[in-house]
Amino acid sequence: MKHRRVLRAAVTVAVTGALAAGMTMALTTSANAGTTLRASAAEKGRYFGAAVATGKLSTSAYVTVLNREFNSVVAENEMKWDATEPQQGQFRYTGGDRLVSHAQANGMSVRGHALLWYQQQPGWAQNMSGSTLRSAMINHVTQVATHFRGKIHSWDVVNEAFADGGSGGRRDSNLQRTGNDWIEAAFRAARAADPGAKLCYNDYNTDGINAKSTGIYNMVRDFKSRGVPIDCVGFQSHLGTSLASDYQANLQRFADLGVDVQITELDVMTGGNQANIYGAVTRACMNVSRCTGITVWGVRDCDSWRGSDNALLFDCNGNKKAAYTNVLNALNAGPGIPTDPPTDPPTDPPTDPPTDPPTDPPTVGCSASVSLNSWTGGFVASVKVTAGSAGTSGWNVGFTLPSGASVTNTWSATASGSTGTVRFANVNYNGRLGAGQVTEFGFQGTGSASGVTPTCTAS
Ligand code: 9MR
Repeated sequence: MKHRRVLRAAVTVAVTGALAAGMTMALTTSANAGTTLRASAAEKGRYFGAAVATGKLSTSAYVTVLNREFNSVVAENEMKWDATEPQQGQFRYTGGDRLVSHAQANGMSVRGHALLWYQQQPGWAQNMSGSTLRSAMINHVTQVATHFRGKIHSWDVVNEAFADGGSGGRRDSNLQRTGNDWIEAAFRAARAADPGAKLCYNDYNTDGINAKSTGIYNMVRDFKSRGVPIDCVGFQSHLGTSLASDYQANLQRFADLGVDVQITELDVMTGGNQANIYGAVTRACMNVSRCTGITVWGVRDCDSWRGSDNALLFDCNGNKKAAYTNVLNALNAGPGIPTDPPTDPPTDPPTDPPTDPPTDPPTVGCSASVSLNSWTGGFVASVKVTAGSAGTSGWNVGFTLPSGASVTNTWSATASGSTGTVRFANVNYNGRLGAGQVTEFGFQGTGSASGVTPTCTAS
């Protein structure tokens, strides 16, 4: 977009070193519950993320804010096509791997951005067309998603494929000219390569019910009806000085199609309304139970592609802005994601209730809920673990799988067994949870896991 190039040109990267040595890095601890974006979002079963330029991971003022406030990251540029496959068939994962390591060491999940996009393609791909390009792009999706398999919470499989203006149709691009089915082909390839990642479509100017968001809505509805594997829609939310009044209603209509929604690149023009808009966007996400997380597109104002817009939550010295306070308050005030209701409530209550109920009910140390994404012959289970009032120093979740089902891959937990009764223990960075704090792990399997229920024990 033209205005983006102008904004980009205006970016200044003068970062004053007000924060220097001697800083403490606050990681996930219950002591921070309600006082950092990451703790407050996690308490509500959500993530709060930032786009990261890996070159800044050695700037301590930057990393201090990143580690204290965020529990999700996305590479601002390092996982794009031009970065990961600069020459055809030669893959380079240095920046992406560095970000994943940083995330794993600091209890953060990773959004993957972006497998296919009409911009930031390597020169060799820009010069391709037709079936040659189609196979090169699908190979790109397969290779990159396979490399990061098991490490990505959600992938932006396809970015910005719809046109601006009132048509509601696709954007012209070399990718689109390979055939209208390129998007579904990309989603199928991504699912096959990393069945544990949520697969998202991501776009901008979709911040309300308009022709562009409706075009995307129709595509998602079509994909769901035909079994094309799509799990989420990203709303970039690069915002100006006002917010569409139907912002939340738009998120909700997508959620009602059976996909998660995520705010993926939030930044807001500075000015009187900035803090209000940040608060309103956060409230909208909290009010939509399938809105699973918010990502801001950068950490401090000086890190932003929008330069002099001062569009982020921290000033260039890392100080919290009014917008930060509004976001934190909205996270703390918002409802949590409801846990899945039991699918089969008992229809016949027991006729003879026990006359002597135990006087000391067991202390519930943790609870777990599962959401299944199933297809013929396989499934991915995403499991949420919520600590009870005493918190946990470790947890263990058990499932009894139906016969024929088998676990083949696990992330963010260690599995014992693969068939029948299978147990999942915390890994080192997600065992310690504060009261009410939530963490997630997942596993992939063959066969069917329909109807399974988790039991959680805490230590
Ligand atoms: O923030 C990114 C900037 O550093 C790059 O120069 C630019 C290249 O087009 O991409 C920016 O990120 C974009 C994102 O990948 C997709 N949505 C719009 C973002 C802002 O332009």
